[in-house]
Amino acid sequence: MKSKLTILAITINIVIFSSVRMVNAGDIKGNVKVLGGKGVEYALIYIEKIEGRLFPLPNKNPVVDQIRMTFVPHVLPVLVGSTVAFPNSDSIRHNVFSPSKTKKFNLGTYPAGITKKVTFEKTGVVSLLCNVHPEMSAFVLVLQNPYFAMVDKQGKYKISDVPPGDYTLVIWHPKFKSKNSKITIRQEGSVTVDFFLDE
Ligand SMILES: [Cu+2]
Repeated sequence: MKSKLTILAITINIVIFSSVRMVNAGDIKGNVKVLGGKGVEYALIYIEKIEGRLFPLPNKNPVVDQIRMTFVPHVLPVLVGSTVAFPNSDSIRHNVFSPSKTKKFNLGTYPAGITKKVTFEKTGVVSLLCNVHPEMSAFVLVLQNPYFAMVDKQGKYKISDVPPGDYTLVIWHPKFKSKNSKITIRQEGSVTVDFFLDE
C-alpha cells in the first residue's frame, strides 16, 4: 500500500512538473552560418525586449579574463545591471578600457592577480580594448533580458525556457551586420530560426 502511494505521489509530481514546464515556456534553436565559414562561434542570439518583467541578476559576476594577451571570451553577453569582473591572468601588465557610449571607462594598467570590476547599467554594445596591446579586443553585449545564447563552433544555438509571447530575435556578430527575425513563442514546443550572415 505504502509503495503504491509513493508511486502515485511520484506520478502526480511528474505530471504537475511537466505541465508547469509546458505552460510557461518554449525553446528557440537553430543553425547559423557565416560567409567564409569561420568565426561562427562569436555570434550571439538574443531576444531584443521582453516587456513588463524584471529579471534577477546572476549570483556570480560574469568574467572577461586576460590570458596570453587575449580577452577571454571574445564576446560576453550580460544582463543589464550586471557587474563584470576583469582579472589579469597574465604575467604582464594589461589595461582595459572602452570608448563606447554605452559605457565609457578606463581601468588603468594593472598587473597579474588583480581583478577590477565594471557595472553595466545601459543596454548596448561595449567594445573592450587594451592600450598596452592594440591587437587585444573584445565585446560586452549588455542585454535587456536573460534570454540569450552564444552560437557554438558547429553553428548551433539554443535558448531555453522562454516565456510565451511575440518577440524580435536578433543575431549579433562582431564582423557582420545584425539581422533579426519576428518569432512567436507558444506555451509549449520549440521554434527553429536559422541565420546566414553575409554582409
Ligand atoms: Cu593588454
